[in-house]
Amino acid sequence: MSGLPLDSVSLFTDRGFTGTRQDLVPGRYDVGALTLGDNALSSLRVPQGWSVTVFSDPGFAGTSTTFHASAEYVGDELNDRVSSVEVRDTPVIVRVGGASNDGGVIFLEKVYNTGR
Ligand SMILES: [Ca+2]
Repeated sequence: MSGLPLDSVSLFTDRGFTGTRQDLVPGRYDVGALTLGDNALSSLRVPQGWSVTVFSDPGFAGTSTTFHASAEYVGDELNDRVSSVEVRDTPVIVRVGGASNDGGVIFLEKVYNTGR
């Protein structure tokens, strides 16, 4: 899986992140936007903090499943059945300041889901 982008989701026509690949930034991709092909998806790579909802029908309809992590195989229910895809949630990193015991300021980095 080396060489894959960290700022996009990668869809694959075959199991185990192989076959034809399509990279997607957050957005909605109906059947016409899937250069991967209709009813072709078999595995997908999901960056940390992102989520991908796949639908069995065009127009974001039919059976759907949301992936919050990469999947070597989307499962029998959806294999070669996905016709539209929604990619969500660029993680937002917020620095939270607070006072430390010695009077200094400490920062914590928190990752939030934007819920888009
Ligand atoms: Ca396939």
